Amino acid sequence: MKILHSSDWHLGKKLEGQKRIEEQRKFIEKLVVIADNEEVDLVLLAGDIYDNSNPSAEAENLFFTAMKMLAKNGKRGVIVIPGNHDNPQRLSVANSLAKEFGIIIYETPFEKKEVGRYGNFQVKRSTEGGIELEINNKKAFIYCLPYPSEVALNEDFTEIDYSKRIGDILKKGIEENRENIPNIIMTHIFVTGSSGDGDERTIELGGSLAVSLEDLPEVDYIALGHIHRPMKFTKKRAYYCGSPIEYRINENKYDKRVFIATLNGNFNNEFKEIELENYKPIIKYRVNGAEEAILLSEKKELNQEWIYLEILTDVYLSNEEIKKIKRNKNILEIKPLFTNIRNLELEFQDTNSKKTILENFIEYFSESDGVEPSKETKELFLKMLESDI
Ligand SMILES: [Mn+2]
Repeated sequence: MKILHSSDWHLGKKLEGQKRIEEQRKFIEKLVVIADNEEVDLVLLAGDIYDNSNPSAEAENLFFTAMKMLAKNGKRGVIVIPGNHDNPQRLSVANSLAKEFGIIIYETPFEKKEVGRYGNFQVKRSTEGGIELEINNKKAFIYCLPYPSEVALNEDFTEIDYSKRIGDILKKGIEENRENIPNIIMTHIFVTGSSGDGDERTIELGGSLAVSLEDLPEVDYIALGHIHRPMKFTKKRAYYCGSPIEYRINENKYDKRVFIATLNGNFNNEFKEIELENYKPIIKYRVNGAEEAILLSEKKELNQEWIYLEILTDVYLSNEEIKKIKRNKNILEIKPLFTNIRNLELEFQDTNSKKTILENFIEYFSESDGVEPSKETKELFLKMLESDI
């Protein structure tokens, strides 16, 4: 069976308030071309389809379009699970219509799907969370575990070893595969461990509950969602394909990909990754002064780039200058970097503001850093004003 693995679409996600739906639409169109060209039998979408639990009509429209095109009128199988960003009920609302198109959307862990015809394929057997599929005369057993939160599992994680518990659920799930056919797991979790490619780095994700690679069962393919960077844990054939477009500036050093695997059974896979185009990269520029900033803004106006702009300056930018720079709608943020604190002081004194220098400082600091300056910072600021550096 030939599968295509994608995840973390985050449909409807914005960057500094700007929509990414056009990039997402381009990706979906490309994904359908890839599925066609590769003649895949089954598409696996490993969660975080939407960016939030209340997606916009635009995002939902794109999801339905994607489902319709990927399923190809029931010729291709499509299986979807919710991630931590999705509202499972909302995601699976189309299930009753989806069946005839060959689309299976899981809502909860341990959900038992109906046996029978889905689009052009058959669910021959169904277990709690698992299905035995026959599609284009090829068979596989697929065990799906939607994002296993405490609420979804109705368990108290403070009292259990989370990693072992998830490992046990998955092991029990695939034990239901009684045929000698490929075993596939799809889930949305945070896996830690060595990738087995000589890449011994352990990934960290701010205190998120992690499942150790060692606790994952031996199957033919584990389709993972949650981490936005592609990762291959080859010794367990567990894969994060990552998100299809970059969602933050620090992500852009990773290529965006989808994974294709032909599962021949008995852990014999042909694996291939397809690089995705970066339709609109997120780029940080640093320029000297407002004049250069305005020039850059004009020069890049027609470029397909999202821009974070840092401006080295020893004076405040005027409203007029900011307006000119912001004519380029791709500029997400303008960040002045002050090169001379003394001029900052003068600038304050030159304004007609009735506020004190300190009040202005607090306002500026709060605006640029999102928090009020600490007592120490305020004291340091006053000391700097006095010391006349
Ligand atoms: Mn996630």
